[in-house]
Amino acid sequence: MPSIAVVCGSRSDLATLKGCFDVLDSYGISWEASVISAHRQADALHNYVAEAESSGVQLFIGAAGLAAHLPGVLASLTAKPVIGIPLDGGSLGGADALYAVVQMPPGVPVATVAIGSAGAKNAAHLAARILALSHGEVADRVNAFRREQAGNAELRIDPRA
Ligand code: RP5
Repeated sequence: MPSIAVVCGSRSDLATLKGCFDVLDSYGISWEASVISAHRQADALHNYVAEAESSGVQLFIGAAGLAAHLPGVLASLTAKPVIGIPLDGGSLGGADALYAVVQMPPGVPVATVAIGSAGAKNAAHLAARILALSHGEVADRVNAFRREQAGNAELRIDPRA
């Protein structure tokens, strides 16, 4: 089963990431989460990425608020896919983090999702779709989720009924 490393910049980010963890669990994807600040613990982040890669992690999810450099630094340290979640704890409502995460220079890609809890869930859904390309059991669960979601959203109103 593929493995994902979720890294956030502060313990204060963890509550927003619950939706990410829940979605990964729903797909049966194994994950580990770490709090390592790109600004406060640069050396530790460097070491962690090397360790995670040698332990078989296939994709990184990075989440941070304010001047959110963590996802970009992850992308600078690994050739694995990196998904970035801009968090909305700052006084600019997450626009600060969004600009920091999405505006990566060419050649250092971060797949940026929406700000905050919606982005946290979509980071997990996107990770599942990437892993589904090479893991049939994840592909089956992604397709099952899409069918379930479509069924839940359907609403037909018949005024004659
Ligand atoms: C960022 O600064 C973290 O990702 C967090 O969103 C924000 C505030 O961090 P704390 O001051 O709560 O540790 O690096």
